Amino acid sequence: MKIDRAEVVVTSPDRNFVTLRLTTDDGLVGLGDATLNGRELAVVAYLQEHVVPLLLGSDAHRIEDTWQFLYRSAYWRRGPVTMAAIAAVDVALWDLKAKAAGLPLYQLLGGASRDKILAYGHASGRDLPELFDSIRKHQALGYQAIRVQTAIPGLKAIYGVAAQTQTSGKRYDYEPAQRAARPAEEDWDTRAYLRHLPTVFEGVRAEFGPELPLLHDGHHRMTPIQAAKLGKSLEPFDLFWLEDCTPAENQDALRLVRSHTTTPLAIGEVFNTVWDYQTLIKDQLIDYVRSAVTHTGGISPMKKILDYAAQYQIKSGIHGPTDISPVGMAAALHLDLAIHNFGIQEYMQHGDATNSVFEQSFSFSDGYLHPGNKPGLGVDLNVDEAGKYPYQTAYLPFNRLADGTVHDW
Ligand code: EZ4
Ligand code: CO
Repeated sequence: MKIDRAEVVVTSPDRNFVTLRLTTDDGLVGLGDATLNGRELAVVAYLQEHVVPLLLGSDAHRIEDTWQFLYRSAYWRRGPVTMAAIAAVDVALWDLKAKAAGLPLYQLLGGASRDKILAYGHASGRDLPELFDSIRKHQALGYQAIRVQTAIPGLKAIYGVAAQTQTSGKRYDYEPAQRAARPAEEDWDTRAYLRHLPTVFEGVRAEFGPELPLLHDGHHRMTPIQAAKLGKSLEPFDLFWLEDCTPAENQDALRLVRSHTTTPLAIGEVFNTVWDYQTLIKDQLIDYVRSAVTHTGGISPMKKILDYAAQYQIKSGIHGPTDISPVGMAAALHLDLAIHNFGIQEYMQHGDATNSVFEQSFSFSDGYLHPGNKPGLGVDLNVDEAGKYPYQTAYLPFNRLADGTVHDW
């Protein structure tokens, strides 16, 4: 099974996606997601200029060897661009191997460890009544675990609140990247946030009771001591997790947070290798691994990270926003089904245009996902549809404090 063709497909149905499409000499097609939100074309160049020429003619069965070759022969290791490019190759090769075997990919990862995959969705509102409506809407869609984000009094627009008007005037609607020549500017005030958020969770628990699993994303905005304070103030509301409470570069920051609170901690959506987790996992400073398959070098290294985490009773919480393409999402679902230490899967839903470009075979019912049983990943790329949506410049927003200082977004 030799790699005969390698194409990088860029398409922008509801947002930009980068997909690697490998074709073997016997005509099998394998897909890998290489989408890096707001930096898409850097990964396209990395793949087209430096990876595709190295793949042509090589043995598509040698997944681990190809991964090690691309990682080590680059000499300069890691980084989101490199690891998204390598991830696309790794996932496309797993897709091919599973298609060659005639099996859904999860069967090659050890087979199913569970029947279905618990998902969580994103509820949000500008105030409590709007938030409650959004939670009820998600429950009506079947979701059994819900992330809660709200506006903060005094701030114009913040991450994760769908109905808030953006600087562009459009609804936020779960997709933070905006099509424009420059990133949108938002505002931030950590003290206002720390005061307001416990009142939100108090309201949600009073309305929905103690059972519903609730999550929250801090989006890297706090210092360690601020995060410790938030974790402590949220303890009465029994969160499933508090995500990305501090910027992720400093692993030791989580030691301080951990020493103050029993609120479970999830981190890692911007990580790209196991080294970002080394201290966090061995010192048991987190409870959930948030990496995406797409941004962490693919299925092969994600399986290793999650097996390492399992030794410390740390579970998976794989990143599943809309900037992970249906191909990256399918890769996550096969892994979720196979690993023993599955925790939860994030599931934002893609729009109709995206679903017409990527034909999928996964299912979502009663709050649970399943990747389906078609050979491979179970996703087909409709190249004609993809061609209808050319790349459009889009960026994630960024934050400034009241005095003009750039802050973590
Ligand atoms: O802001 O994927 O938990 N989910 C998130 C995401 C991220 C985007 C960035 O590309 O934090 O919505
Ligand atoms: Co997040």
